[in-house]
Amino acid sequence: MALFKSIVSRLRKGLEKTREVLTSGLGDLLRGRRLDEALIQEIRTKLLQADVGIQTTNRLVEGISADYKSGKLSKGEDVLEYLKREMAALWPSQDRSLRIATSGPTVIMVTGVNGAGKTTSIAKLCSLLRGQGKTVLLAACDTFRAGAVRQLEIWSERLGVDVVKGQQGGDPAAVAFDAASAALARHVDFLIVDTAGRLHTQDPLMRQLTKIRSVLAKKIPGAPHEVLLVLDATAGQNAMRQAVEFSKALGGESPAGVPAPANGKGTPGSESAGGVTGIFLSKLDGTAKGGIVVAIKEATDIPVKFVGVGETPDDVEVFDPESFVEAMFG
Ligand SMILES: Nc1nc2c(ncn2[C@@H]2O[C@H](COP(=O)(O)OP(=O)(O)O)[C@@H](O)[C@H]2O)c(=O)[nH]1
Ligand SMILES: [Mg+2]
Repeated sequence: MALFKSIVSRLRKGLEKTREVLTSGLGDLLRGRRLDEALIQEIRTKLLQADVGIQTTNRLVEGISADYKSGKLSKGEDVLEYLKREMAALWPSQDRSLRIATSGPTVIMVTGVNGAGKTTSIAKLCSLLRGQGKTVLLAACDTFRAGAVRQLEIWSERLGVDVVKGQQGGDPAAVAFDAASAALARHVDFLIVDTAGRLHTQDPLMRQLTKIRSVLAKKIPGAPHEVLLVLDATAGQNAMRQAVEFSKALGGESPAGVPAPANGKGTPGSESAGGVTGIFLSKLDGTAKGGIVVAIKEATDIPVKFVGVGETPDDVEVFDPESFVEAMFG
């Protein structure tokens, strides 16, 4: 399958650094070696260096250790195969497709801290959707940071889509209102809403986000259908904490083991996506911490839906666990 191959090879390029730490490391470590306790500890170190996370690393290492003791695993090459298989199995049948409106425009709200890659990721989504023949409208609701609107506009000009914008420093909820009206009037397939970078600890900004969401919900039934959290993969474990904190602050699907707040399912009487519905993991090309995808899975049940592997609108992949693991282990 040519398409699959090209996806794998693009991801592979994007994951070069992870592969250096994890696999060339693991490959060199394991090939031609017989398994023993010391080698098992070295595997553990490699996994942690790639930011796979402590829980998953422990589980993988315990599995290897048990199979070693029972004589099922003895060769380094078999351990590599074992790791590939076990990692791919971490994502059973989680739904990674975009949530689509049953009728009318599908609204995608994009959030994340400053510099995470929101605006760039929006350009990527836009390019993916346009490639599928969809019509897209953008909303410049980051009225907070100077230059943010212009940045989105530049992308939109290159990609040939329109942007609804307001004044810098203006009310982002008002922009969201105008954009939702325009999306309805123009019958676009998708409205993608850019928001100001905010830290989950910044209460006023969080409230602003909630306000944008409720404006969208009032104008368009079920909106926002998708709330994408953009996480910078180079932030390693910090990105993972953001995933947990954002999903708590925005309500909705709770991190594994943490109950959702009582009001966590969106506006009563609407089907709006309550919390974060998906993760766009940016900058995987610039990191040796590709294992973060595993750590995110471990900490939350929010599906990683897209990965960013560069700075152009084409540098995006739909996340697929099998090609991911394949790319990671080269
Ligand atoms: N290498 C790389 N850089 C990225 C990626 N996504 C975003 N960036 C860069 O990260 C910086 C911040 O991105 P921006 O979209 O402005 O972040 P925002 O503040 O969240 O909107 C910019 O310099 C982008 O070019 C990616 O997938 N790979
Ligand atoms: Mg931005």
